[in-house]
Amino acid sequence: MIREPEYPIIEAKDVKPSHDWLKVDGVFNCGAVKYKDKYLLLCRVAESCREQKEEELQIPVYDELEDALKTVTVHKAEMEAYDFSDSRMICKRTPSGIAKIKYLTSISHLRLARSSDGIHFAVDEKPALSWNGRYERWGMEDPRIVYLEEEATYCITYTAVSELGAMPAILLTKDFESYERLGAAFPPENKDVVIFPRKISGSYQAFHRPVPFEIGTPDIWQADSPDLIHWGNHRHVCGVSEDGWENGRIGSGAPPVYTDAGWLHIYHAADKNSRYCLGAMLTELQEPGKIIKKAKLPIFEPEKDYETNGFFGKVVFTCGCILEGGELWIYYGAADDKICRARITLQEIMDQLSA
Ligand code: MAN
Repeated sequence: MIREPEYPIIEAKDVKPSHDWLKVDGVFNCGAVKYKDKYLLLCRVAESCREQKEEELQIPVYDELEDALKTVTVHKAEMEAYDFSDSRMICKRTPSGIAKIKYLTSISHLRLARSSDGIHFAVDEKPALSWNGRYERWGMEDPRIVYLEEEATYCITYTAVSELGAMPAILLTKDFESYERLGAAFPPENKDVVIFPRKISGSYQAFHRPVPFEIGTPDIWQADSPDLIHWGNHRHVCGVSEDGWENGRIGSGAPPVYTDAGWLHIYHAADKNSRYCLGAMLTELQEPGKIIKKAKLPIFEPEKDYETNGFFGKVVFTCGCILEGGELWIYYGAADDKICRARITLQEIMDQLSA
């Protein structure tokens, strides 16, 4: 895998805040697509309140009843039971010792960035999509874009987040100007939904990643749908391993890419210390949940300073790839605050897969 260029291609300083009282903490996990003669990234932009007082914490939250962004004030003196050790969230310990997320430290919306060469991007001044309805009070995260060939429509999946949980939702667009919201596809807690570019056996296909609470681990599952709204026929695809780089959680990355040998799927996996790497697997064209081959080791790991250090360090996380002339351009979020690109030929990935 080649990092090209060897630096982030979009950073927080390149993005104008959505409100003048917010600051941009990061621009990272992005869907990627070629649209007309341009490369488009639909980026997750995370923002927090610019002004903070020492004794209290201001958190931006979307109020759907007034359709406005508000601030919630959390008084630090009342927060002895809270845990601030994870930069992404504020957790509260329950009597059973389990930490529950009480707030996120930022709220994310989705912003387009456009480029003629896939490396130099201009970020739009305004959000392409921002919060809508009760299920997006805490934001919209980790968008993926897939072109639905038969419908000539772009399908966007993302995570809607609120105090009710994190759940995947779906949008459609033909022009990246107007969007049709199809709403939630799976109930919480679930993330990392990718949709296949074409129907298989007459149905839309998705990978999704439920997070079981009492029994089980955060694994990749497959579901199908006649209409992108009703999802069923859930089947287990791939689980975390007992040890090593994928023993914490795994989830889909970019939407699967069609190759003659099978669906090529770039996914992410984190170990128990939340170090996120990328993995690769090939699945059967007619049975896309059936793994033919898989890379035993990560195909990409956080190694550069800008991947190991940042808002949340030791993270490389992808939501989108573009296949260009036999090469896969992998756009990835580095340390949850910037966007970078790496490239690898399809052949080089295939060489790393084994049955
Ligand atoms: C979450 C994901 C991403 C994020 C990683 C690393 O689980 O949904 O939003 O990049 O963790 O923080």
